[in-house]
This record gives sequence, structure tokens and C-alpha cells, in this order.
Amino acid sequence: MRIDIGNGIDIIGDIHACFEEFMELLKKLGYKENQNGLYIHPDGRKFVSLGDVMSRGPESIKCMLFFLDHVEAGLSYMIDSNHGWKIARWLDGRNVELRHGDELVEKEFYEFEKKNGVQKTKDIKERLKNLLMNAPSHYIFTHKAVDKVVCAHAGIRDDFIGKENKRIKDFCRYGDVAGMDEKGKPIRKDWFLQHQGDLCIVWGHDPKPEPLIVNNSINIDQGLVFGGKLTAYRYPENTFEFVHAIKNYSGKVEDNPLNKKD
Ligand SMILES: [Mn+2]
Repeated sequence: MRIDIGNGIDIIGDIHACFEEFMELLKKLGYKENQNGLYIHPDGRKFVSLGDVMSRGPESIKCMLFFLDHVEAGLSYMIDSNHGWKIARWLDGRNVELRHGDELVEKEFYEFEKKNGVQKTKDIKERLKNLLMNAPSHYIFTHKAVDKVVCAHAGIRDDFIGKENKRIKDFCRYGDVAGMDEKGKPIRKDWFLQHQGDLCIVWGHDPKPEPLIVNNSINIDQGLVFGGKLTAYRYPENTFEFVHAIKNYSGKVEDNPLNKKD
């Protein structure tokens, strides 16, 4: 799970099937489409997804196939996430309940199969299942063999970094969840308050109106699918790039995490 930073990385927050905004961000970051439809940076930079590229928004399949192609071509990285893990299990034929926008992925596949046929759909589902199933809980990016940046979807505890097991996978997918509230929403504990040292942890999952920087941790989920924005954190430059949502795809105002006060 350790990768050299190479010519620089662009870490992208939760896309949630908002393909158009994602394309706009990649172009803004300087990636150019080649004749094979792959987005390549002239300086050799690579982009990293913090997971949750699908669900809730309009174009889950497009987003997933984009990462499938770019991860396979060695141009991009993607880590595990809560929606990613749910869809992986669904693609694996396990008995899962699709909700919180995951049901939209199933709908998209229904239309996709009508258009592209049973065999092509089956092949693509198999490849996507493998991509999502094998996504690591976190990546550690290094420079001259020194750990510099950790990417984890919902965060990570310092003593979990560089290790992998079921508990760590769950922590990176859901964060430090201390049960559910009366509305069935997870009660989240702020793991980043305990983070110490110079290693920078970049995470998403929990939408904040602006990047939240605490103790060398950076949240870059700015609630794109809820009408917020998509964020890229560039390393080693230590700068941000943003693209605003075309609209609020999630609808309900009362559920909008960008409106919550905490
Ligand atoms: Mn998430």
C-alpha cells in the first residue's frame, strides 16, 4: 500500500456519480484526454480517488468505468469506501440492501443492460467487482522512502496506518462510528483530534462546506452531490482546486449534510 509520490498526486474527494463535474476538475488540474480516452497529465502526475465515486448521483457506471480504465492503466489509484464496498458485495451477488443512493446503481445497470446486452454487462460487472473488492483500505504515499500522505476514505487511526485487517477496513470505510442516533444516522467520533505527527491524512466521506484542516488531517469531501463542490488536494504543492456542483442531486433539503450545524 506504499506508493512513491513520483511527479505529484491530485487527491479527489467524493465524486458520488457526478461525472460531469469530475471531468471539469480533471481538466482544471491539467489532465488531457489521449486518443484512447485516457486522461494523462503532461507532468506525469497521477490522480487518487478517496472512494465513493458512485451512488446518490446521476452517472455511477461512467465514474466506475473511468476509474477501472485508469487504475488498470496505472494512471490512477482508488481506495475502498462504504458505498464502494456495498456495491462490490452487490456485484458479487451477496444479499445486500441497496439504499442511500446505492439503489440508483442497480437502476443504471438495468438500463445499461438494455442498451449493451447481457454479456457485456456481465463482463463489466465482473471487472468492477474485482476493482472494488481489491481496493485497499488506505494508501500511503512516500517521498524518498519517507511516508508523507495517507489517503483513507473516512479516516484512519495512527496505529492502523500501514496495516490491513477487517477492523481497519471497517474503520477506513465508516470512520469511528459510536452507534446510531434516534434517526438511524451514525454518531461519528472525530478520530482526527487524536492524530499526531507530520504525516498528512487526507480523507472524505463526511461532507464539510470547506476543506477541514486539523492536526495534519484534511477533509476534502465538500458535498458535491448535495450541491456543494468537488475538491482536489494537490501534493506536494499543498494547494486546492474546486469545481462547483451543477445542482443538488440529492434533493431533500432536510437531509443535506452541508446544512447541518456542528
Ligand atoms: Mn462515504
